[in-house]
Amino acid sequence: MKEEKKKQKMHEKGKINDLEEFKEYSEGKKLTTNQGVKVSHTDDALKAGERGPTLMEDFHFREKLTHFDHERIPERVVHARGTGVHGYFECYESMSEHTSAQFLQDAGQRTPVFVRFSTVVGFRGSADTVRDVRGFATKFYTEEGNYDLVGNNIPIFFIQDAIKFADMVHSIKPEPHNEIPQATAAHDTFWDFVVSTPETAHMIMWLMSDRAIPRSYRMMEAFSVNAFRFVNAEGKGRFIKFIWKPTLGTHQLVWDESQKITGNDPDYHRRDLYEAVEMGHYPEYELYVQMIEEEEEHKFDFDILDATKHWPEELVPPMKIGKLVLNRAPDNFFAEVEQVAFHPGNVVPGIDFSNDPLLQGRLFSYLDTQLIRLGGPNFHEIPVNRPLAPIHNNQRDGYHRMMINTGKVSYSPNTLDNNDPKPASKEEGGYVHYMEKVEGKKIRERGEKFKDFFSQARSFYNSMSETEKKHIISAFHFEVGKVESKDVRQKVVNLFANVDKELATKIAEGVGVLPPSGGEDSRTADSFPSFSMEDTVKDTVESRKVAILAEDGFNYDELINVKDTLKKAGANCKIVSKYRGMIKAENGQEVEVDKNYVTTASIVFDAVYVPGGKESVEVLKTQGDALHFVNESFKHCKTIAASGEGVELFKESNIDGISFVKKDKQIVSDSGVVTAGSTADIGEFSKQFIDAIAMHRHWDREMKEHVPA
Ligand code: HDE
Repeated sequence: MKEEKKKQKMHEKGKINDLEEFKEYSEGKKLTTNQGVKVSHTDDALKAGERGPTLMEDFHFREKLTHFDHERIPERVVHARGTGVHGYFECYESMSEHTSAQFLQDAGQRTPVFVRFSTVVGFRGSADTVRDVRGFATKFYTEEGNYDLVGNNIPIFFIQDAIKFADMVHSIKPEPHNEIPQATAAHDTFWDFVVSTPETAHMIMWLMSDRAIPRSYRMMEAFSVNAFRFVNAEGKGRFIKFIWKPTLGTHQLVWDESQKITGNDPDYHRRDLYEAVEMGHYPEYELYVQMIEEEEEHKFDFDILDATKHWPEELVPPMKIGKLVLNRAPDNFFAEVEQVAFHPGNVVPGIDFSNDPLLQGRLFSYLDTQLIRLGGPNFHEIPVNRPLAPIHNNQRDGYHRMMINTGKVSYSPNTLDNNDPKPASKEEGGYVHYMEKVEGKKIRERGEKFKDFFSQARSFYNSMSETEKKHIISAFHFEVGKVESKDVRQKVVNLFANVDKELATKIAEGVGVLPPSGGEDSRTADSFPSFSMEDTVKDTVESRKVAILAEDGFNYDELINVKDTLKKAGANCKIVSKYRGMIKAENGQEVEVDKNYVTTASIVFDAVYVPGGKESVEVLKTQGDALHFVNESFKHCKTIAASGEGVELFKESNIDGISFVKKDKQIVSDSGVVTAGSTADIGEFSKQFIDAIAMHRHWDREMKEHVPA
């Protein structure tokens, strides 16, 4: 039945033709060669005698091995590590006043999409939780052809002109002599590039912030970065940028945690995404557009075509235009995630380009890279890249051509075939480029406002909360602390004195160089609250992971009550114990253990709960793993909760400066540590626990630095 439905879906998407269908569904499931010949034996190659040499004529063996030898394609030169998921985009209201793009014309209109999330620097097998920019690329299969919105989770970029892209990427990738380090900017060549290229300053501030260590792909904003254009049916154009905002809010990991996850679960974000989809917690984002009228192009202090500058939401308020729902994992990672090809130049009528020099370079680069990565000019025929809109043109042949074009005419104009296929007029949906007047001398220059490298970097720092500032300084200490060249470290300090003198002084303190001699005061700069992650969604625990620590003798009612209430609120609880198998409660009931200490750790959970039960807690108190679990969660500012005797485990750990319950009936919630006495109302306790988890983290706890973990 599932197969039937799938077949139906593929049919609807035009992604299966009758021949394929016949082969796949009518012939049965016997093992065959790629020529369709049934194979009778696949465990031994054909030999001359049982101990003799393998024979060349074993076509099955040769085909199997040859195919295997060619299974890899080049990975993406950047954004190699990624994951993808299908879904749909729903338009909230007609955008016809601003764009003629058909998929944005009607409220409620749905368009199928495929989204690929990625990190930028690491190789294909690198870890998910490194400090890096995240890619967020969306292919909209619209009725007018494919539209690709190829964005990042940071709204700006390192450089202003595409000509520097190769230099920038070379500097951040592993160093060429020893291919170390993997997936990180924390090394000499990158920071050497930074200090030699001051336009990077603003992007570095974002990269050192918690935006670069997201809790989940489902909890990050994303941005088109470059300015594009909306063009309406009357031909009026406006500059635009897009923003995706996740309905679960924008949340981060802490640095110690993200580093540990790279070892414990390098697939952390990938797993998180697929688990959420499987559990029906479909990731959702709302699409916003920022628009600037052409007449206002020069009204801002920054150049709106400079990709190292953000359009602050406070200056260019975003308008909500639709919703993205991701609800289907791919069937095959290679076929879909690896072979999907995005290109910011894939636009539909109503969406056009700006002269942003970074975008202009991107328009060349994506098609170019895909020609080599996907082995020739026909990668648009790979199912995940095929538009739903029909393709008619005179392009022919080339490697891996799938389409069987008929007839003898493959040129235009022609008279032999009625000049088909004919160009479409604007009224017929033909793409007509925006008529922009362009005048100028051929020069290698950039606009005057591009040369202000620091104003927005200063505003960014000034817009951060004290916690966010602290995290940025620690990130500099780590990244720059890894740089061996003292000269480069000193230059980093000197460069960031242009952003904020105090910031630069603090960086210097941690990386063993002199403080700056002068510098700016970011407090005099503009402040844009939208740059910060502080004011985000903090009222849901949907899909949050909660560990419940228990051993034999736990309090059954407490555990089950809290677990059920959390589940109803959308959280995902796992029982963690020393061994897998069953554990027995005080009342003789049994529950199954989901994870043991060797297969999991606090770092992959959002919160921890310790139910009462004297016997259980007495054992937990003797377990270094259980104590570490609590200490580590506390250190990473996560919500931790205990009821009844469970509170004793907290007292046994290194947590201090926190108020716990003192009376049996009491419930105390202090800085994300929620404790309940043995006769307290467990429903009320669960509610307070849920409220605290929804806060994501309790940053005031970072002051308690002595807690080991
Ligand atoms: Fe990309 N970028 N990029 N980039 N980019 C690629 O295309 C490039 C830039 C982004 O999941 C490559 O197919 C240039 C900004 C994403 O498959 C390549 C410049 C933004 C992805 C390429 C930029 C992005 C890519 C590598 C500066 C944010 C992954 C493989 C001029 C808006 C898409 C490929 C996926 C991938 C070039 C800068 C986003 C080499 C030349 C700015 C999300 O073509």
